[in-house]
Amino acid sequence: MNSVLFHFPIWILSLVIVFVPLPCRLLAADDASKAAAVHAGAHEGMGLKKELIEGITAADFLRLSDKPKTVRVTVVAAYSTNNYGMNFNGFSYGKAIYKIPKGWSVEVTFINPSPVPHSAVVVDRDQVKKLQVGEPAFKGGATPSANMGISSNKASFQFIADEPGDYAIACGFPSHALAGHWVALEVSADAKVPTLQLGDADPVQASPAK
Ligand SMILES: [Cu+2]
Repeated sequence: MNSVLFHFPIWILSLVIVFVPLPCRLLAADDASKAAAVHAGAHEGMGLKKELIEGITAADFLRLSDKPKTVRVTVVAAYSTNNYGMNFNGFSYGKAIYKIPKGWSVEVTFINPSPVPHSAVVVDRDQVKKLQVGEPAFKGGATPSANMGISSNKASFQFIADEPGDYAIACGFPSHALAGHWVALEVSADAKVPTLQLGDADPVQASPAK
């Protein structure tokens, strides 16, 4: 009797150790919501490296550069608790829309203050329906090792938006884009200036260079 009582909690513990990480590794397409639930605990403000985003405001999300036809985009993963942290600048499921004139250079700063790995990849819009998003739509358009992600860190990359179309800035960590971790990016042949629309607000032009 004593030995049963003694071993019982160890059994439970080993089950927890073995099975809890499984949803992160063995996600099927319809398991994205489970991923969200698994990641929820890590996203409720625990362990955020806040100094990485100190001083960043909405004006920094889209800002002109001193260089001609160049714009700076800052995307912060886990900016808020929206969508269990699987958001950029607080927005998920394409509810923020970057519009970039065709031919402009885009300098992206990606920041992930969270201990949960995230990344950023510019992909064709339909890639967000995949468990693993594909290659960047533009040369250079991704953080390093986007499928692994980075945590509590930042990375930058740049690309030339030379092909009009509907794209997304998506998280490349498996299952995250599918679970809503993406914002929309349109490359427009008609637009004269870059704009950013946050949720239901009107689109606003890029902030001045600083
Ligand atoms: Cu992510």
